[in-house]
Order: sequence, then C-alpha cells, then structure tokens
Amino acid sequence: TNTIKNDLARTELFSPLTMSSATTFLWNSKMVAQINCRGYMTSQFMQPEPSKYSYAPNLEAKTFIQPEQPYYADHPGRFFYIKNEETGEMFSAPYEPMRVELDSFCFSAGTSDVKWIINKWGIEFTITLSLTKDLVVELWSVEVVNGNSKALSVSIYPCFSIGYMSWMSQSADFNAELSGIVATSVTPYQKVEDYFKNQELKDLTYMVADQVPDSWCCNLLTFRGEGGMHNPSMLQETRLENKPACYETPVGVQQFKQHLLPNEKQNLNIIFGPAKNVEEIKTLKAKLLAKPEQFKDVRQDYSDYINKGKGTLSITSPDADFDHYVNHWLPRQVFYHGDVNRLSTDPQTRNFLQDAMGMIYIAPAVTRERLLLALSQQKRSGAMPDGILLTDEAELKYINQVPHTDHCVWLSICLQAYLDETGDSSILSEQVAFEATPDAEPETASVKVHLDRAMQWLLSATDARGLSYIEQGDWCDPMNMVGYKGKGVSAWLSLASSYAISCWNQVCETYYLSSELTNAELSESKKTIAEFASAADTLNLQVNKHCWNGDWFARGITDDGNVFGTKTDVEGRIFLNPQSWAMLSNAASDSQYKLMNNQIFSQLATPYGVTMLAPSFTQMREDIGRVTQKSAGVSENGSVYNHAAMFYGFALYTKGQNDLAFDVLKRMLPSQQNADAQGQLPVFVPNYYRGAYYQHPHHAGRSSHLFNTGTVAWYFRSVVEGLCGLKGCGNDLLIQPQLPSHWPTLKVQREFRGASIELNVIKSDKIKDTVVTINGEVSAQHKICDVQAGQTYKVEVLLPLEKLSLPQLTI
Ligand code: CEZ
Repeated sequence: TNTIKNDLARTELFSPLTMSSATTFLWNSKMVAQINCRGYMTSQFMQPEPSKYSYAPNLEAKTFIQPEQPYYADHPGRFFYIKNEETGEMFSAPYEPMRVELDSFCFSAGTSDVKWIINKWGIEFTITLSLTKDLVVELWSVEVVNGNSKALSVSIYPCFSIGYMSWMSQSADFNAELSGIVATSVTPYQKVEDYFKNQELKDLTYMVADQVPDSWCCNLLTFRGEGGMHNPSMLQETRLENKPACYETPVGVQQFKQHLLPNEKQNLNIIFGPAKNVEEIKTLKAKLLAKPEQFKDVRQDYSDYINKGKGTLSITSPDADFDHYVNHWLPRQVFYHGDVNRLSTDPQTRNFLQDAMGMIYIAPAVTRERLLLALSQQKRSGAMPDGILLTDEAELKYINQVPHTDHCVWLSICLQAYLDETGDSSILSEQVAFEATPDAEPETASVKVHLDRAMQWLLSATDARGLSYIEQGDWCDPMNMVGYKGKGVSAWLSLASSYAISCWNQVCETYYLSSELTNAELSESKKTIAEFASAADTLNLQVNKHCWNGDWFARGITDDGNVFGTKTDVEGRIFLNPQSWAMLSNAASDSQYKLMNNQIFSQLATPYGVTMLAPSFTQMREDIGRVTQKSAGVSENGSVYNHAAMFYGFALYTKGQNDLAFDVLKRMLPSQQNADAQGQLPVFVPNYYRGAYYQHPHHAGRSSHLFNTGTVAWYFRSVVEGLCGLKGCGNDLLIQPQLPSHWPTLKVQREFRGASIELNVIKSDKIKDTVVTINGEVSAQHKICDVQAGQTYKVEVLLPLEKLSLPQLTI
C-alpha cells in the first residue's frame, strides 16, 4: 500500500487505482475547482452567484458541490489522449477516460498547483494545472520528454469537457483569430427582467493553446462516435474532423503533433475558462500565452496568494504526518474558508463567523472586518440574520430562508478568539449601525452593546422552562421539524447559549473592565456580567433538569413535548453535540462528564472518529425533521461529522483530556492505514466520514471529499490553544502545552501579536510539577507577561511524565 507520500508541501499518490475518488482543490477569489486524481474535475466561478463553464453532457440541476461526488464516464474532466503516431497505440492521461495501464503514475497535490507525472512508451508527461490569483481561467501545461534513444512522433489531444451549457442556445466553433475553441451559449431564463440582468454573464467557454493545433473538434457526439469517451471514433483517423457544434453539446478537443528527438523536451500551454465575449479572450490570450514567461509569472503570483495563508504556526512533533497537515494543509484550508467565504454571496452566519475565527491565525484584520460586517446586519432586537450579505445585490437563499436560532452564539465565541489572539480591545468600542429598517431611525451602537443585545436575544428566545427555542434548526441545519410549530427547544442551543454568554463575560472581564470606564459604566457592566453569569447558570440548570437522562444529555424537546436523543429512543439515542457543549458550558459535573464519556465511547466511537449521533435514523421522524431522511451514516444523520467531532475535541482540551483530544485531531486526518475505507488524501479534512458503523460497517469511514467545513477553524484553535497551549489572555500569553502521553517532545514556532515564540516542550521523569522558563528565567505563572511585538521569546517547558487518566478508545 505504498501509494501515498507526504513531502514538503506536496502529497503524492502513485496509482490511479488505489483511491480512485481522491481529490484536491484549488481556488481564488473568483473560482473553485475540485480535481480528481484520474482527471475528472468539478469547477465553478462567481458572477457573482456560482456558475459553470464546464458542464456534464446532460442538463444539470443547479446544485452545490455534492458529498461523495460520483464520477462516471462522461463526467466533466480535462483529459489528454495521447497517440503514438508510429504504432497507432493510444492511452489517456492522467488516466480517464481510456483507463490504459501506465508505466508509472503520480498525482501530486501541491498547495498552489496540481501535477501528474506519467510515464508511457519511454516518454515522461508532466501535466500541471494552476490558477491565477484573481481571474477565472485554468492554466494547463503539458511537458513531454522523450527518454528513448530514438525519435518519436506523438499526437497530444487535450480534450476538455464543455458539456450541456443551455437548452436555449449552445454552439461551439474554432476561432481562427484566437486559434482556439470558443463555445457560446445563452443562460436560460424566462422573465424579461432577467434578460437585462444576464447581460453581464460570461456565457462563453474558451480553450486556447499557445500553439496552432493540427486539427480540432468541438462536437461531443461526433467526436465520441460509436467508440464512446473511452475510445472516441474520431481519434481513429489521422486528423480530427474540424467539426463545430451547432445547438449540439460542445467539447474542446485539439490535436497537437509533436516530433520528439531523443531527450527532447516540448511544452504546450493551454488556457480554459469562461468569458463574456471574444475580446475578453483575446486580452487573456495576450496576457497569458504570448510568451512562456507570462505563464510562469502568473503562476508565481498565484502561489504568492496561496502563501499568504501560510499561518503563524509551525510544529515539529514525533508524528511527521500530523506535522505535515498542521504546517501545510491546515492553514491553507482555513485560509480558503476565511478568505473567500466558501465562494458564496450570502454565507450562513454561523459559517461566516466560524470561518472568520480561523483567520485570527492568518490575517486577524480580516476577522475584525468580518465581525463588524456581521454586526452591521444584526437586528435591533439583537437577533442575527441567517446569512450575511456580502454584496448589495446578494439575497438570502436556500437554507438562509429557513429560520435557525443559533447565530448569535458564534458572535461572542469568535470575538473571544479574536481578542485573545490580538488583544485589540478597541474593537469593543467600535461603532456599528444595526440593520436599517424602513420604519425606524437608524441606530448605531458600540460592539459591546451589539454583543450585549445578542446575548440578551439568546436569553429571550427561550420557553417558560428557560430552554432555547429551535424553530427550524440550530447548528444542525436539517433539524427542521423539532420546533417548527413554535414550541420545540434545543438542549444543544441552550448549552451553547450558556457557553457563548460565559465567553462574552470573559471578554468583558478581560478586555472591557480594564479599559477606561467611568465609575457608572464600570458598575453597570459589572452588574450586566453578574446577570449574564446567573443566566448562564440557569440555562445549565434547566438543561440538567429537563434533558439529563441519567447517563447523557438529550438533544432537545419537540413541539409535542417529547424529549429526544435519550435512552428510550431506538434511533438517534445519543447525540454528540449536547455532551461536548455541556463540557464547554460547565453544565456537566465531573461525574456526569465521566458517565457521558463512557457513553460516547460505547455508542459513538468508531475507528474513523466519533459519530454525531447513533444509531442513525432509518426512517423519517416528523418531530425531528429532514436530518432523519438523510441516508443512515451520511452527513448529519450519524456520520463522523468532523465539525461536531471537533467541538468534542476542543472541549476535551478544556477538560485537560490530552490523549482523547489528540485522538480526535488525529483520526480526522485521512491515513494510509484507513486508505481503503476513506479513499481520501490527507490534503484537507472532509466535512464527514460515513458513520453508522454498526448499521453499515462496509461503508463506514468513506470520505465525503467535501472540503467546506467549519471543522478547520476549530482544529487550528485546538492545536494552538490546546495541544501547544499557547493562548493569549489580556496582555499575556499563557503557556500550558497539552501533549498526548505518547509524545516525549514538541517544538513550536508561533507568531503572537508581532512577537516570535519558540517553544520547546520536553517530558521528564525527574520532575513532579511543570517547569516553565522564558528566555532562561523560570516563570511561576506559566505565562509571558505583557508580550512585546518584535521580541523573540524562547520558552522551555518541562512536563512531568504522567499516567493516562481515562480509558482510551478501544475501537
Ligand atoms: O451544511 C452545513 C452547514 O453549512 O451543515 C452544518 C451547519 O452547521 C453548517 O452551517 C450542520 O448542519 O442538509 C443540510 O442542509 C446540511 O446542513 C448541509 O447543507 C451541510 C453540508 O454538509 C455542507 O457542508
């Protein structure tokens, strides 16, 4: 199984067969592409709503990137058919659609490009895909090196899917002036106002090379002929038929004949993407293909853009695979979320805020800006909208039209993380307007007031018992029928509100009370803090009173008064989130914590991580909702939903459960050992691995391959604050590393508020208590006081060797 290698900032797969669904992804501010190791590809760009330029050959429904993306013979891709002009033999690179055995194969995912290195007939083909930093164009190059001692002639036929563009109009032809293929279409519409709106759309797809092709074809059906994609009829001829598509499905295929002397190297560059008109393509061609250096330069710019997301942490632990993810791929995935908001114009508020939270380690100014933007859309009641509108034209769509009640929770959590990282208490007095309403005067208030109101709103949206209403969902989007009649409550949200209020109180105590306040302000805010503290306690008490079943917390109480997620349930007996957040909110006593954890081990643990509920639902429960209709073990219906698992991991660090917490982090990474089940490369954490471990053991562990997930911000935070134990607080940096017991050492480099921290942790059996030295001096408080920008702090921590305190996951 020696099929994966993790090296520097690349991860390589050496066979197209062992993990046929393996993917990586590339993005910039305008587009995102998911690239499969065999050459399939799913891409979308923003104009400003998500659109396509490379479609499947049938009329596609408008969908998001789907979990467990199924691939099929005609799935959109970028393929390179290669013909040996002497023998007539053919294969396709990287592997699809011909699936001919190669002499060697390497799919190499880099942080800012994707490469395939393929050997066949003594020739080495290196195919590279990268993007630009801000254009919607794929940059492809094919380098061919003849390793034979004799000359060889080959034809290279790049074949890029354009597919079913529109039922109103779709055609394609070779444009002699551009010397490339241009497919045209009209975005379908019916309403006359859409005609005017659609004027700005990029309805063309182009495929232009830096060389003049020997022949071409843009007609998918005639290209395939009777042979199909795996053996297109037109490739049997010496030349392609130069055939346009006229209200027929377009494709981009071009033939480039290459005569290669021994050791000769030749290169072909191609650009592929959408455009508004031919002028735009001409400009792009001049910018990208006129000279070979242009390609190099824009690639460098793109890689500089990606490297902006490198993050401020680097670790060296005994686990090289873990380090590789944390140092290279984790910050990249966090940066992707934080920089481009999952390429949506109305990100869900909770996603927007958690994604912004991840940016504290990469570009905290972005976190600040995002918090202020979110607050500018807050309602005067304190409620947050379901999505944050990023442009003037944006509107709330899909799930954002469904009322969810948790959004306020993420405000204080994100703000606390931001303040602990930056110490920027000025944000609290920043003035921000509330959402404008036609019937009232505009109202502006400080961030402090906005947050107070958000917390008060959480407390007001509760029933007579003091439990939080769920309406049509909380963190769990598809839990839409627990409270749609207006009565149902969420135990998770009650606990999350309690935790969010405590976070807000900590922020006020650490960063607000210390600011310059009048006596009246000081006593007023102390009073508010005390009221909030008691309200948080009440939430904890009420959840305990109504939702504790003796061994774990239930998930909520339905409109009809049924407590669910409890011992009497055959399906959905136990949910992970209430347990994790009871740990965070301190609703669970130590003895409850132990009881809960035993249940988590016995009911939720799997080799691929902890599932978010069990057993998975197999039939609709009309008092719970859509989540129960999802396939058992998939997504929120009991997968190892990594976002939920990560909350558990984060909570475990706060409880000092170093081994269990690290176990959560580690199991989230695709591993060589689980490669068959997961089928994913360790270049991102997917949103889930299939669960339903006892119901569908053969499918358990399978990755969703979805790289959009709130997990990663919390992963980064858990590594920084938990594992490395370097958490800001006021003007100081706390030093409390939490190594798993099997790690004897850990080295960390971390930027913090402009200072450089070099942490060296060593375990020793010669000491009983932790010893922290900072620049050679013992620190009894285990913290760097009053951290100064520009300074380097060399921190050494001696930790006593300890025994495990809790049973380990045995699965
Ligand atoms: O979407 C995510 C949401 O973006 O699901 C999470 C939620 O907290 C995130 O905000 C948990 O529910 O069925 C659905 O509507 C699902 O909710 C999905 O859309 C889900 C996807 O897995 C996207 O990654």
